[in-house]
Amino acid sequence: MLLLAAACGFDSGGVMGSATLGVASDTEDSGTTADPTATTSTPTSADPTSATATGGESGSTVGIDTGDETAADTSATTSADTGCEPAVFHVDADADGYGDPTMPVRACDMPAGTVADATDCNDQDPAAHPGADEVCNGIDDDCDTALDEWSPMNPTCAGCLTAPVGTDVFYACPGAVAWDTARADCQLKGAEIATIAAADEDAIAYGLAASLVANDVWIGLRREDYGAAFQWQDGTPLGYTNWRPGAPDTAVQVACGELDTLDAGQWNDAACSDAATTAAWLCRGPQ
Ligand SMILES: [Ca+2]
Ligand SMILES: [Ca+2]
Ligand SMILES: [Ca+2]
Ligand SMILES: [Ca+2]
Repeated sequence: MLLLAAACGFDSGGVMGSATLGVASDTEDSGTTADPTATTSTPTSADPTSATATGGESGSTVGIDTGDETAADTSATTSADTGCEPAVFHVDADADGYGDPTMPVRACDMPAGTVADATDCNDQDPAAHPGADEVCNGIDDDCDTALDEWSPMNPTCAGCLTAPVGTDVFYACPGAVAWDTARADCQLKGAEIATIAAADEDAIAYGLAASLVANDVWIGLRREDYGAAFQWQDGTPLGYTNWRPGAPDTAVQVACGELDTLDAGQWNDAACSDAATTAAWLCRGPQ
């Protein structure tokens, strides 16, 4: 049962650390009875291969060499024989020093090819890890879940222009999409469809949008029903506004706000999903 449990942690790569940790306590509880099963299920623990395969180097093998052939065997046997407390390490296939959280390895001493860390979001690319520079390449380089977001190394990407606004950054992105599509793109960047909370921010938004396109640009204003108030989609209360005269006046149930660079940046409202009102869009996210 001991080894079987350890193997579960290994084989089911998708199993998170918590599952493995649960296994670890199982292991300790059933220490003695587990040995026979452990021996029987040794072949299952092919997983140690992952540790062994990537870890031909000598550096960290000390722990393994003092035990048996495989990492799992080592932890199981040593646990029973010497009373060591197996710890959870993680495979670091790209050797960038950050481990794959989906590849836990239990051992008394850190096997070669593993690290204690479990924060690598891309263990096939040594350039992608927490703290890396985000660049415009279609992957999340810095493991913050935001894709190709602004960074000092990524001032523009996919045609989007950017400008700082306080501690945030505005993105003005080209295209002709419905409001929901625009918002989804902003969220991929770890941003939100833009809130414009004051006149100075509005001036920055207008300047940036006007440098991108002479037309409407979606902003983060939306109402969900006839007569309902417009709201900023990031939850900021609606204070400052720059509606053009007569707006909002759209006779549709669900309406969204846009900034019109042909109208000195004043705001208008339009049907959110009307194909005739697709537009470029403005996002706002952290720097
Ligand atoms: Ca790694
Ligand atoms: Ca990596
Ligand atoms: Ca990122
Ligand atoms: Ca990237």
